[in-house]
Amino acid sequence: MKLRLLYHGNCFDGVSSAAFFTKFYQAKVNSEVEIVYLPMMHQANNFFDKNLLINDGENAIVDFKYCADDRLTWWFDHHQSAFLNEQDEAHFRADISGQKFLDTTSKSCCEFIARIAKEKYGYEDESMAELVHWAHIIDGALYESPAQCVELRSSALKLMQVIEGEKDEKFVERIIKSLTVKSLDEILESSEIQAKLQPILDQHWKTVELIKQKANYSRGVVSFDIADEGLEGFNKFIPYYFYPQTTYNVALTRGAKRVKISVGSNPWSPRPRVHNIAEICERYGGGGHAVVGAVSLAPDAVETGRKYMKEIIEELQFED
Ligand SMILES: [Mn+2]
Repeated sequence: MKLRLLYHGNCFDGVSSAAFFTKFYQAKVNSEVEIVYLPMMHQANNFFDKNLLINDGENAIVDFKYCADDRLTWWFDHHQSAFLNEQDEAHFRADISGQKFLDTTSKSCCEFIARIAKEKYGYEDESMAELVHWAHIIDGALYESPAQCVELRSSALKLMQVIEGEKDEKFVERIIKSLTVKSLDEILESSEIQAKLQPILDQHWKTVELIKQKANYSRGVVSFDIADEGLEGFNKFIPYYFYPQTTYNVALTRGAKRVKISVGSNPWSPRPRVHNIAEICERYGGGGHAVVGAVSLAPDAVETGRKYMKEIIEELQFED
């Protein structure tokens, strides 16, 4: 029996979902199954390549949007944007297999699969409880403190860093298979993972140090401009790690494809957020959610970015 398993690529929850589904499938459907794993990425045009599905076996998707194709036999997702269009949603609603599941209230897809496996199929696996727990924390951003996330205070958080940056699909596939048989601590001990992790951690600590140097805090807003530092992304909890008193964070970065103003709010802020960040970003052509958003500009628009950044900071600052 062949199974093609499509999962959300470069995502801890996607990889955890693939590992959990593998164990569930082997226990409840077919222990001899031959599985081919394929990572899926969100694309600007939202196109879903149906050639990825096979004709001579089962096709499953976990932690990724629906594919309206009758060859799809299993589906689990928890994203708001699970359907490309109304026709795709109608295809899902008309499904009679009983093997396609969506719950947009679930913090992680991995815990959703674990819940359905238990409630509907009577499948429980204590050895996977740790993985389900961490997928929930990471995908739900439910950290106990900024330090837990910034200091990567668990094997799961270190493995997350490896998964998010890894370009070699076969390497990620080995991680998925390891997760079905080993604990997170055991996986982290392997020399293969350690070799991948070291340069990632070095870069992570450099970024932490850079933000520490560049950040300024004033009247409820921490801000930093690292457009000239050649660094595209940063762990969004770093500003709250150094400035726990802040309500907001505003940052300017520049990558090959864009100048970006990131605007966030501190989940542990002593003074509550009073602005809708999405609305502010939308005024500058960006968007997001009430608690976090961004504005993207052309890669040469650094000065415009600095001007917008200053205006956004002034709007967010408290009177005293
Ligand atoms: Mn997810």
